[in-house]
Amino acid sequence: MSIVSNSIINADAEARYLSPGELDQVKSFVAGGQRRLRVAQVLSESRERIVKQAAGQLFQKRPDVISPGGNAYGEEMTASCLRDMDYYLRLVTYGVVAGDVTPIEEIGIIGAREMYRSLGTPLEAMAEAVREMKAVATSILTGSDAEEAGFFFDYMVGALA
Ligand SMILES: CCC1=C(C)/C(=C/C2=NC(=C\c3[nH]c(/C=C4\NC(=O)[C@H](C)[C@H]4CC)c(C)c3CCC(=O)O)/C(CCC(=O)O)=C2C)NC1=O
Repeated sequence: MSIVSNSIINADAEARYLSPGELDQVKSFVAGGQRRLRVAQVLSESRERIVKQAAGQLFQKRPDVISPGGNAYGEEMTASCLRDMDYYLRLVTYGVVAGDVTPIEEIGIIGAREMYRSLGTPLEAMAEAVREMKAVATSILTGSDAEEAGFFFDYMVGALA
C-alpha cells in the first residue's frame, strides 16, 4: 500500500532487517511527507470547486454525454457522473498520501473499464473528466505540488482510457 508497509512485508517474508536500499526509499518517502500531506489537504479542501469546474469543461467538450440519449443525461445521471468524479478525486488524494498508485488501482481501476462498458458510460469521456480535474487541480497547486498530484491524475487517465 505504501513503500513503508511494502518494505516491511517483503523483509519479514525473508525474516530479515530492512536493506540499506529499502531504508533509503523509506527515507525519501518520509522526506516528501510534508509535501504529500499539503497536496492532499489542498485537493480535499478544493474538491467541490475542482469537480464543478472540471464537469463544466467536460460538458462543454462533450455535450453528448448530457444530451438526450447520453449516459449522464438528466438530473440523476448527471449527479452520478459528478459523484464518480468526486470518487476519483478522492482516490487521487489516497495515492498522493500513500505515494503509490496501489490504492487507486485497487479501489477504482480494477474492473472499472468493464463496469463502465456495461453501464454504457463512454470511457474516453470518463478519462476526459479526470484530465479536466487535473487541469483545475494543478492550477490551484504550484510547482512540485502540482507535479506530484499530476502524476496520479495521469496514471488514472492512462488506466481508464
Ligand atoms: C470509488 C470506486 C467506485 C467507482 C469508480 C464507482 C463508479 C460507478 N459509477 C456508476 C454509475 C454512473 N457513472 C456515471 C458517470 C458518467 N457518465 C458519463 O457519461 C460521464 C462521462 C461520467 C461522469 C464523468 C453515470 C452517469 C452513472 C449512472 C449510470 C446509470 O445508472 O445508468 C456506478 C453504478 C452504480 C451507481 O450508480 O452507483 C458505479 C459503481 N463506484 C464506486 O464505488
